[in-house]
Order: sequence, then structure tokens, then C-alpha cells
Amino acid sequence: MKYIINTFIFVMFSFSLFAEDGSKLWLRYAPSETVYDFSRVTIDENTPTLEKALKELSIASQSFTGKDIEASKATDNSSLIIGTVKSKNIASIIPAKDFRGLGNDGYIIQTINKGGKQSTVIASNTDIGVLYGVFHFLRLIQTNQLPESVNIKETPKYDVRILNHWDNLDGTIERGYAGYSLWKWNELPNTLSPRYEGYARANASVGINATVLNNVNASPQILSKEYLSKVKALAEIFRPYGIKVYLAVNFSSPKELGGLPDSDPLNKEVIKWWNDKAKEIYSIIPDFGGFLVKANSEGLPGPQDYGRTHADGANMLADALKPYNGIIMWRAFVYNPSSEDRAKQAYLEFMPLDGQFRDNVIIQIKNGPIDFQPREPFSPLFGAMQKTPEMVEFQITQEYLGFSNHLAYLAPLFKETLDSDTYSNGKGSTVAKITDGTLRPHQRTAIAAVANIGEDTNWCGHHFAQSNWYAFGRLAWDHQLTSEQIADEWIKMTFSKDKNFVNPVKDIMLASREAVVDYMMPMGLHHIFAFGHHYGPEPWGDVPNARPDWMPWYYHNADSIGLGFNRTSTGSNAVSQYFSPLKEIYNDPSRCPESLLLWFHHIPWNYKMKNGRSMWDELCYKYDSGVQQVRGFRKTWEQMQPYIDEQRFSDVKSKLEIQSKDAVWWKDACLLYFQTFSKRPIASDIELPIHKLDDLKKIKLDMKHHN
Ligand code: BDP
Repeated sequence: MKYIINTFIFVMFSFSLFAEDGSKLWLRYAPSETVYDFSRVTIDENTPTLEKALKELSIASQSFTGKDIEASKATDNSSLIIGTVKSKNIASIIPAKDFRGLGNDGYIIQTINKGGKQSTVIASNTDIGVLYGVFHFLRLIQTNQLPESVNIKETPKYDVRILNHWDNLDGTIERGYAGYSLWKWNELPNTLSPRYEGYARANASVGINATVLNNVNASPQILSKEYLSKVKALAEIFRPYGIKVYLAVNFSSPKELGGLPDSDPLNKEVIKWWNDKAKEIYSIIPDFGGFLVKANSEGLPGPQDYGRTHADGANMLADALKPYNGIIMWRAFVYNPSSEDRAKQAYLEFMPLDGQFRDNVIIQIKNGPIDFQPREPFSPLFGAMQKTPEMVEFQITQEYLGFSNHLAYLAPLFKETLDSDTYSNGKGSTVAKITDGTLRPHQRTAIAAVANIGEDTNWCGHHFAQSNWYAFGRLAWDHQLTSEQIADEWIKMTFSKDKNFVNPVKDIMLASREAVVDYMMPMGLHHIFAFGHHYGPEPWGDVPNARPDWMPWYYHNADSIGLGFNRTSTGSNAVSQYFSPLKEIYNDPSRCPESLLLWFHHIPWNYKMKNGRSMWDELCYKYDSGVQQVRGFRKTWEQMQPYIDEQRFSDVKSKLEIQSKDAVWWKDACLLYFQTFSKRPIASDIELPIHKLDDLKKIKLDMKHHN
């Protein structure tokens, strides 16, 4: 009997090596033959963060080699020496001047030779810097990149590297596709899910140091005493991992929660209410980060309800948080149903306020002027506000890129924005350099992204969606990393280091975002999604009495002549919001990048593209190419079975099947619908539509859980 039990345990154990559910993310620390032994660690300090650093080394060492670490204060015989500038051991090795310029989060990783023995030193000004250094060191090992001798000095490009959770207090997530919220508000603060720490650890491993816990469409309740005690519990778990908590606030909180007659930012009682609230928050969460605010946008309250400006509103909150070093991230995502092109509205609203904001306000601007579309030009507000700190908001959750069903690696999208030249301070004024302080030094720089994390076992719904969380963190740390480098390290840590797996999968990832653009909205088309849930195509969409700026026809403008939104000087003149020479380039169809042609121009169906095809034919080829690419991804993935665990292999496989069907759905819906205007045949050498337009128009998805 004993024998049988043992065998059973053995079988279970070996099986678990092969069945992976994705819950470990990129922190699997897969056993490997070529592992550097770092089991003897020297450390002569003790802080909660350094304990986490040791814990991480222990998890990794056990997983790599089965050997736990031994920590001691003495340096003899040690393979790894870690500590801050305050450590005696570190001070005897690294000269004080080397710490200059490392700031709070930067670190040094260096190989030293002592008495003929080689060890690695990880040092920083602060304990959190040491933790980041430890994660970097472990990443080098996991990706087989640890050289004989290292000499690394790293500092992050942005001060605040923040996730925005659109999590509601009832546990649902707006635009969340990985199940319900991680935050169990009804259990907090008494029951603490182990996933809270897992979340903090994963963020710290990529350098994310801040989080907004709740939806920008904020409930005033989040500021109640009851909820603040729950927030405090989370903040305490996150703190050793260097993560500060922020909250999204509802501008009407003084009225809704505080019972005041209004929430006018110039009303003394309202000001007092916020001051008192700030005091209360900081008394229980001393390192609280600040507020994120969506105001006067999509029906939410704001200062304009009282005839005040966005600056009046933001400054009032900024003053309340200033004594505690808190910041206000004030969103520029504002637009109203009006005769003005939606793409122009944020700029028109905010430009006159440039210079009026307090220095602890940062304007948070979505990467494009509309709304997280598969492709948009960068928002013209970047660089335009000369006297106001600006930050980018990306969307990691795939609201407009196939939810957690489609494989879309978003580093290329993030980088496209960050690398865009705004020309605001002459050539080379990229969005990255405007926002990271290079061209415009500001007190604090920041970068945000809407998270795709939920309670699903694999955190993000699709195994590959984890790469977007990872990529955002890595780019927030260093936007000069290439999409390829990031994909490479992520694949090696998450799946396998075998080049027969890494290379083809990397090719899939790098092509994936453009494939989505091709089968959904090529050539600058945008916002032709199904109403409300934004999953499938609905270019014909026309909901009675709905706002025109929520309707696909508002954006695509298909007619008998052509397709696209005329934003040139003869149209809405949105091009005028860009600096020269961009405004002239975008204004001229022959110079405008073809990837943005229909964003800026209404183009005739027979317009000749650079490759000689008519615009209509090119549209057909683009849609078809999107479909063919996804088919290719599927084929490649089929070959990947031998390299990874069965569970993740088949999970991804079935998602790719959905994506492949969806791509055909998109192509057929868009081409058949636009054909009713172009009256031209589908290009003869592409795959012909398999659906009928009338049938496609009948599809109504039940997306209750997806808002
Ligand atoms: C849009 C989403 C909506 C968000 C809004 C926002 O559809 O759910 O509330 O953006 O960013 O993309 O505020």
C-alpha cells in the first residue's frame, strides 16, 4: 500500500511538471542545466523589501537547482552580495560616487573578484532598487544572458509606472476579459487572498511601482471610511514590493458621499471636504500616491457642471494632496456630442489651460485622439502643452483588439506612440522624450496603462495577453527596449528557451498587432465596432437616438465616392493640431502614411495607392492579408506542441481557432458592407466572402459581462 501511495505521489508530481496553467506568469524559474549558483548570499540589512528580495532568490534557487539559499552577514564564500548604499559590505565594495544618478529605483549589478573568487553584487540607494536588481539578475539567468562578467547600471525612464484598473466595487471589471476583479472588496480587509501578493510581486518584477485600484468611472464609495480600510489592507501588502496605491475619484464625492449641496471646486466647504479627506487618507495610508480623475467625460460629473474649468477642478484636488506629496492624474479623455470632430476635442479643451495647472498635476492623455483603436496617430496634445506635465495612457486590456480571444502583442503599438515624433521642440521630440522629462524636465514623470488582469487562473484570460502586462512594465522602465527584445525575454521565461520555439513564436508575436489592424481596421479606418461591447464588426451600426460620435458611420463616412474621415484643411482640419511638418504631411494624401490614410482623408474608391492598386482593391488585400496571417499563426502554433506543456498549448490553440474565425467575420462584414458603396467586385485573387451581409447584420452578441 505504501508503495502504491508513493508511486501515486510521484506520478502526480511529475504530471504537475507538465501541466501548467499560466498562473506563474514569467516567474516560472524553469530548471536548467546552465545555472549560476547564487545560493550563498551576503546581506547585512533587514527591511521588509529586502526580505522579499531574499525570498525571491530562494524561490528561484530552489526552482533552478533544488538548493535553497543561505543568507549571512559575512562576505566570505558568498556568490551574491546584495544591499543598499547603507550596507557596510556594499560600501566596502562600491564607491559612493557610483550611486549618484541611480535615484530611488536604479541599481548596479556588478561582478567582482575577491581573492580570486568571483561574486555578483546587486546594490542600490534603496531597498526597492535592490529588489529590482534581483529581478533583473534572475531575468538574465532565465534568459541565458548572464555573461561571465557583468557591469550593469539601470535607472527607469519614468518615475511613476502605473496600472489603471477599471475594477468596480461590485467585483465586475469594465472592459475586463479575465474574469472578475482580483480585489475581493466584500472580504477585505479581513481576508487577504494570496493573489494580492502574487500581483505585487509580478509588478515589481517588471518595475511597475503604482496602481489605481478602481474604475475611472468611479463610485464615490471608494472614499468612504469602510473602503479606505480595505484599500489600506491592499496597500500594506503592496508596500514591500514598492507599489503605491492610487484611487480614481468621482468629482461629485463631496455631494454624493459627504452630503454637501454641491461639489463646486470653488466652494469653501467643498475644498474643506477634500482637504479633510486627504488628511484622513494619509493618516491611514502614509505613502498614498494620489488621485486619478475622469471628469466631464461620458456623462461623469466635473468642474464644468459649475461653470469651472478642468484646471479649477484639478488644482483644488492638487492643493488638497500637496502637503502629503500626492499627485493628480487628470485625464484628457473628454469629448461631447457636438459638431466638432471628436478627434479634436481634447486639444481644444486643454490647450487654453496650458500653464494653469499646479505642479503636482499631470495630464493623462490616451495614446491616440479617439480611443485605444487598433491603430491611431498619436494624440496631438503630446508636446502641444508646453507648460504642463503630460503622461501617456495605454490600454493593455484588449477592448478594441479582440478581448482575451485574440493574440495581439502590443509592444509594437506602445512603441509606435512613444517613438512618434511630435516635432514640438524641433525634430526628434518624440512622445517618449516629451513625457519622460528629457525635453521637458518636470517634478515627476509618469506612464499609465489600463490593466488586463482579473481573477482568471492565468491572470489575463489569454496566455499571450500576459506579454502585454509584461511589455508595458518593461517599456515603462526603458522605452528604448525593442519589441523584439521584450518578446524574446518574455517567451523564454514564460514558455521555453528552445530556439525552435522562441523564434517562430516571436515571429507570431511581432506580426500579431498588424494582423489585427489588417483584419479589423486597415489603412486608418477606426471605430467600426459593434455598439457597446466593441467585440465584432458593425460598420453598418446605427442605433436610434444614440450619440453620432458613438456610431461607425461617423468615423468611416462611406459613400458612393469613397471612404474615410476628411480631417484635412478642407474637412475638420484636425491636421492643424499637429506641428509642422506633420500637419502638412498628414494633410496631403500623397505624403500621409498609407497606414493612416482613411484616418485623415476621404479617399475615392479608385484612388491609386503607392503600389498601383486602387484604394478598394488595397482594402480587399489588407483584410485578406489579416485573415491569412492568423491562419499562418495557427499553422505555426500546431508545430509548437513538442516544446511546451499540453494545457497551455491547447488553450492557445483554441483561442487561435476563435481568432481565425473572427478574422474572417471581420473581413467579410467590412468588405461586403463597404462594397454596397464602392459597387466594385471583391479583388479576384483573394478569398471570397463566405458569409452573407444580411446574416452578419443579424449577429447580436450577448456581452452582458463585458459591458
Ligand atoms: C472607453 C471605454 C469606456 C471607458 C472610457 C474611458 O469604452 O468603457 O470608460 O473609454 O477611458 O474606451 O474613460
